[in-house]
Amino acid sequence: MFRSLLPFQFHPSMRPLAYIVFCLMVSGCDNSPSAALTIEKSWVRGMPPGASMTAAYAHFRNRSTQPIALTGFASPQYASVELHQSVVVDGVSRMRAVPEAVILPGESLVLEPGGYHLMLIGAKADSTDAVEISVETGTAGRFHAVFPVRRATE
Ligand SMILES: [Cu+2]
Repeated sequence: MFRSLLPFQFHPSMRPLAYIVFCLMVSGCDNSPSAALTIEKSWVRGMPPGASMTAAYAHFRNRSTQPIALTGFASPQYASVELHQSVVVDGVSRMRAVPEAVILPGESLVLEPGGYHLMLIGAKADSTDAVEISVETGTAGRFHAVFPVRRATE
């Protein structure tokens, strides 16, 4: 049915199916109801061709009974992925890197425009449909999610 998983050249009508198939193929999938950490409402800001950076957003929810530290992020499609926070300093919006974020049991870390976001740095190719991102935690293991690319017109 698919020629390859990368670089995610699925017809738009195939995207939900592609997501599910991809989800079944990776371990620690975010949609597992038993997962300690769930990754919901994920999306990546679509950029013009050739752009090297963009931002990713999601709701990270700790469904376990222990604190979960998000210690690192990675994507096969980008050279590096950093957790950033947008803050206003002297009336100017700036971004600062957040080396580690701890989510308490039952709490969520909400990544949304104007606040926390994942900075996707050093695009290896144009990601038109989706970006695979992995999340490293201190004790709960590694989680993967496929973040759909949302274009400006959508
Ligand atoms: Cu940033």
